[in-house]
Amino acid sequence: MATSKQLQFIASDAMALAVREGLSATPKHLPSWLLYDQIGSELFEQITELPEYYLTRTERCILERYAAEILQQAGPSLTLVELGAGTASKTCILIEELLQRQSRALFYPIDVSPSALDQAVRQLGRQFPSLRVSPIVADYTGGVPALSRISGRKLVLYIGSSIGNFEPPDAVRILRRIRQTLWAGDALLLGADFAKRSKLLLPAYNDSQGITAAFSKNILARLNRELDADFNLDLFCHIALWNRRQSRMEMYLESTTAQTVFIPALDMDLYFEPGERIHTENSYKYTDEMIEVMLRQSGFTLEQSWCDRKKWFGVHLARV
Ligand code: AVI
Repeated sequence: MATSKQLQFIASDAMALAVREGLSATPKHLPSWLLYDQIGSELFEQITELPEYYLTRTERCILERYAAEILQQAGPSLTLVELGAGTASKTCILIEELLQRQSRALFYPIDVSPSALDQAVRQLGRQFPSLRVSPIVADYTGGVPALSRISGRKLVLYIGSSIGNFEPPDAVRILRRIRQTLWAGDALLLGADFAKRSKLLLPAYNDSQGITAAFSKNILARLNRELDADFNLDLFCHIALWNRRQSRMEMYLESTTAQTVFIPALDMDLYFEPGERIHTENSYKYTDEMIEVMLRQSGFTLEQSWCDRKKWFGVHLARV
């Protein structure tokens, strides 16, 4: 087993590789997982509370309203698993309903962040004494083999529209890997954002308080902190665009001037034209058909969907 020093090395090695590859490409890009260090995760938590960012509160309302129906449809005697659980804040809604149906329950939150999982275990332990929480520290995108050893009927939660941050073929690959660790009768609950008017989408990804811009720029601040780079954050601006053809929000950092940046840890000089962009993130927005196709291609059958009155967000139950 790797020590924490070795893991740190592996992690920063992955970062160095991704940064070198992405910033020497034309057009320049960086992978969106780089957004989520401690500071980025805290900024994302703040985003979820912004008035313009309708996703989190809309999904929460759907779960509050339909928790009983969702669990009824998923089947009796459930064990819950959550992919990318973080602190599992929205999951409480389903756990509370589950514990009204069965006297005891098991919950396996999966996340790369041990500290987020610690927080989830402590909080859930206090709130639900009859819930047994077994955290799994893992990157679920490569599949989680341990899932196949969990006995009983599983409901795998993949909420929060995190699926939307993956390119469609990668999303199918991830869901397929998860599907391979499930048994007949198990189910997946997928939260995904619906495609909608740009008038609603643009402010959700470029809010008036500038929190999303700070979240976006944190990727450069992280390169300054961890690779000793000298990005001047004031010389980049956050851009959010709706790409209707690809049904996705696209996020960029745009250089406001001609400039050079040096990344000592990679011995890399970078030149930016005025207006040149780094593509940092996509957030796919789905139609019913896109959801159905993605699930079918991953080996699931869509059984039932729930959404809010305006159909801004959807929660979809799919069966193995
Ligand atoms: C984590 N993910 C679902 C967010 C989204 O809406 O795509 C990430 C985000 N990026 C900017 N704002 C929120």
